[in-house]
Amino acid sequence: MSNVKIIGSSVPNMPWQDRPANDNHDAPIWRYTNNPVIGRNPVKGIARIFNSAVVPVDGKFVGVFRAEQVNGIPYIYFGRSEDGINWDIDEEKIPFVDKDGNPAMPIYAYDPRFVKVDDTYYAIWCQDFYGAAIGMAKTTDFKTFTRIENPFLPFNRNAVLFPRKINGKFMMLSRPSDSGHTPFGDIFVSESPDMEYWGHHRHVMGKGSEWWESLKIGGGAAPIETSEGWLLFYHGVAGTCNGYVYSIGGAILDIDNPSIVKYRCENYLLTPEEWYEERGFVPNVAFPCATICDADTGRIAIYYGAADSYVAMAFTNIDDIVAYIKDHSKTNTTDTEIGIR
Ligand code: BMA
Repeated sequence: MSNVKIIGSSVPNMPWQDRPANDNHDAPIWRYTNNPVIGRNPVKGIARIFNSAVVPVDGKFVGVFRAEQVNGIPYIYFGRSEDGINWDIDEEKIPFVDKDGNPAMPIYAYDPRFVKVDDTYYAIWCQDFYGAAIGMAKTTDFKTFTRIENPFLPFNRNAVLFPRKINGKFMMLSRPSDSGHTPFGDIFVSESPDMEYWGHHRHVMGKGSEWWESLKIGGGAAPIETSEGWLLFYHGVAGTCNGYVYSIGGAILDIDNPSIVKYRCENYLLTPEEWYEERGFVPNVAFPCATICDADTGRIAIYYGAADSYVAMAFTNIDDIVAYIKDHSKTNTTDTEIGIR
């Protein structure tokens, strides 16, 4: 029985594996023993799938997948699964259309998130908009994905929608950046009355004081609503003499005003150490983009991209992860203030 409540649906068939008895990791988060769940060349014409997002639907699972085509250009493909582990990925890209039904394909698209708000599913990704920025589409049937207005000016990445309106407004995290492999970055939150006009931008949290997140951070999975606040799994980046290292971090945001960070874990929750995280197209990357949770048991499955080459999964439960984040919380004023200057 959980002390902390996940405010969400029951997903009794969500993928799950208990924590191995001999697990010495400090944080209560453990990898799926059959990782990676999507390997190289999963579909003809696709070299690698990683940084992808999934949702439960009617007892099954669907997702939007970042697939690197054999010409090196990333795009988003749709996939289905009976169990959330074995995925059937479409051979064709998602055929995005505009509001009149005409083709509206971005030049490239990567790092999608997939979030249900009310009865609509929103895919959010990074694309070219005269520079890297955020693209969005909505669907209700997983067949027609209709583009909606790009929410932010370039340059911006890592947009993550909240799964419900807060105080009557849609809310979205994002990470303003530069045109390259951005060596800086804080998470901001913006609100919208209609999913078209975004404003009331607030700073949520900056790069961390600890080394694992001392270069930049970015939103990860859609925040999970809990009785303690919004549980956010995000990525934190260290800049080493031999390149960037992407780890998974955790924070809890105020339920009514998510620009306020209530707790922020000073330790990483998961850092690259398995072969599929350390070895690949870009080594040393663990990049969370989605979770599946069961409100009844408090179980959480985290989907993350590994080494820009694979999709991997890790598990935790709400009581232990919230307790760990609170026990190791270290916030500063840029975390806890409202975030406007
Ligand atoms: C970021 C994004 C991610 C990628 C990461 C590590 O800037 O491009 O898609 O996983 O770098 O290469």
